[in-house]
Amino acid sequence: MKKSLFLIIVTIPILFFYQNCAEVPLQKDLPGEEPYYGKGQGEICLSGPYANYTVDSFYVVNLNIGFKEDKLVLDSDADGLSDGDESALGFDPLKRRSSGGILDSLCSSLTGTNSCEVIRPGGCTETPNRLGLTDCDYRSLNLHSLYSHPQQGLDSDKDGIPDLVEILRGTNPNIRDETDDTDRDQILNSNEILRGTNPIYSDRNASVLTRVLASISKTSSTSCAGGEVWKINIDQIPFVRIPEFVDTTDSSNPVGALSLSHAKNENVILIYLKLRPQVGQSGNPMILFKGLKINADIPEFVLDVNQFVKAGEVEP
Ligand SMILES: [Ca+2]
Ligand SMILES: [Ca+2]
Ligand SMILES: [Ca+2]
Ligand SMILES: [Ca+2]
Repeated sequence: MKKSLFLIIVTIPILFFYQNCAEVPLQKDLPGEEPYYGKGQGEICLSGPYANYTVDSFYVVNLNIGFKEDKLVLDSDADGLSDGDESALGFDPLKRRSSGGILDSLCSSLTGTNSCEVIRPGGCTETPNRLGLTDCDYRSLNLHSLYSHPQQGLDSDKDGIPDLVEILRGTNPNIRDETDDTDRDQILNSNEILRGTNPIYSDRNASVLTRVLASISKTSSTSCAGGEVWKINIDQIPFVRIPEFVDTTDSSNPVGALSLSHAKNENVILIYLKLRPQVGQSGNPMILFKGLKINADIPEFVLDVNQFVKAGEVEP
């Protein structure tokens, strides 16, 4: 299949899906309810295997929040389909791969149905990577043949936005679209994902209360042997009240993989760093992440950033 045709086939259903999300109001829209926000900060020391590296891109994403136009929606199982849409479309809102071994949002966007078997690539084995995608997921998007990496399904198109987040947020994991403005609201896709706004729907009139306010900056420190120190500030991240979710695939995931299971009202926050070699240094870019599980009722949390996990490497 020609690449352009493939992109159209992939993109249009994703847009279609997001036009049809069931609407769940933000907590602030509920009478008498206060919004739920988290905040935290910490420093990461790039020492040891990361000593010759610097930060290339940074995202903080609440994986249990999706979008319906300028409203936030609940996504209890972090598969990119809201709980309401899952029920309406015949998926299981508490199972990420309801049928056929493909992530529910991918199945919905690629087929328009919940019959996922028809797009399951031949030979895929549902082998998971550390960021929550399987070979069946990324092969259904043909990412494995479009791009070659030491570890597949992390940031296939090398635009700094992880495949998982691109699938959940509706940008294209096939092409470098981080500096595109897909919804023409004058905010670039990469900024929309960092701000927690919707990159494929012009929601610049949405309340600032729906936004993520997070930043990372290089700082000076004498306590980091041979490496750079980066300070992460999360000043505001919205939370939603959701049911408990038990991901039955946790036990088969690689050691250290992102776990998406959570207790009632816990939200899973992904902090994602892509590192690149410093100028004059060689090596592949590395993907680091930390998965935080924060209760929406306890909005302030400690950000222990020195326990990042390496998801893998991608080609420069
Ligand atoms: Ca879901
Ligand atoms: Ca599901
Ligand atoms: Ca990407
Ligand atoms: Ca935009």
